[in-house]
Amino acid sequence: MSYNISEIVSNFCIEGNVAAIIPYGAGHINDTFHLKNTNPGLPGYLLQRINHHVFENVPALMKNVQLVTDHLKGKLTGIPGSSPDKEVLTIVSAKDKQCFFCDETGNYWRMYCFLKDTKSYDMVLTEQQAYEGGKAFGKFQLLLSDLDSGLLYETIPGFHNITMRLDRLNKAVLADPKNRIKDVLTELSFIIERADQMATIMNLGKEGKLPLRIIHNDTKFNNILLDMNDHEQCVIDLDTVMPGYVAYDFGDAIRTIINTAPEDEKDVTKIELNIPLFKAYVAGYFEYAGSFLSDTEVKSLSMGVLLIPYMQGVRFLTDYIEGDIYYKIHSTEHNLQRARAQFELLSKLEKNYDVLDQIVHNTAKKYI
Ligand code: ADP
Ligand code: GN1
Ligand code: MG
Repeated sequence: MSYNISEIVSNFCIEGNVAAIIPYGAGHINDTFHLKNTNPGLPGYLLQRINHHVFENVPALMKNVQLVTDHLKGKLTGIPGSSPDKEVLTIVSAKDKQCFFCDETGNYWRMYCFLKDTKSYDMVLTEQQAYEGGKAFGKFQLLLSDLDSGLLYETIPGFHNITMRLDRLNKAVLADPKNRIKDVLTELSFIIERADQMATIMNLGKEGKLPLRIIHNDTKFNNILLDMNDHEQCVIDLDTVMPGYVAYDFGDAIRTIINTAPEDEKDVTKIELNIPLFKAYVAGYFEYAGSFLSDTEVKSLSMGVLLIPYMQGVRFLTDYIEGDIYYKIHSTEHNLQRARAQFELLSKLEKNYDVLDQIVHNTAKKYI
């Protein structure tokens, strides 16, 4: 789909003029553009079309983003040496003073200040990057721990509710709209074998043994901006910041960090675990989260490492069966390939569960 970006930009309060519009990032849901300024002394911008089929109430979503970024900036302002405008996203207002713009075709747009001299990585290359990633998400959870979660709107209801995800898969299997079930029987058996065990975190939550906290809910590694020295700078992609269990954020971060291959690797023999990167992430995460995690939360982290690739595989497979209506795809079997890669990763994680769990517990001992 092509958009008249210049026309859209004219509805936002920007300094200077746009010299270039560059499609940006590798996200599966929104469309992102980097806007360069004609005057190199003035800031660049990041324009995003928010997918309103996925996020049904964009005004409420943007209210969440405003609330969260204001809270983070307020907290950082009190910490010596911090730079709130570099470490937290800054929303650029639309000319009607709203924090988004809805065009005449019903598409929603938002703009952030572009954080220059930063990088995001689809795959982690070094232990330092993993360690910094752990610090970034640990700090994020810590700084939001005193924000009233009741103020946040649930942008996607039941986002990490595995029972709901499995129900949706079941419905898709029964409908089989694209006649694809015949190709995914092995994957369906894999899912069924593990379904009961994967409810553990949710059950602990329901029993009151795990606290609901404000979490990020999309802790892919490329949702952190690192500076040019690979130090963590800013957590981005705040669309799913909602109450949840810390194990979800931990599991989702590890899903992208520990895998030696991309999320959608076609050749599953390339999927291995990089345990030193896991260890480095855990060390960084506990530097901040060590101060607030309960014993049960610590125990839940390794379960999250299994749950999130499982749930992600379920989500990719559901989308494949439903006919690719949710994630952007780049080939007909892309969602199937993504699901298979997640299940291969999960098999490897299961075999190494004790090693991973031991690393978490040895690190936790230093803090709790
Ligand atoms: P998506 O929801 O599509 O994943 P993101 O908000 O994560 O979109 O943005 C996509 C990419 O754009 C990120 O991975 C990052 O590289 C870059 N990015 C996002 N926000 C900024 C920003 N404020 N400054 C610089 N780069 C950014
Ligand atoms: C989507 O938007 P993006 O690419 O950061 C998805 C995440 C998945 C991820 C898998 C709102 O994230 O939940 O974990 O793809 N976001 C939404 O790569 O569904
Ligand atoms: Mg993203």
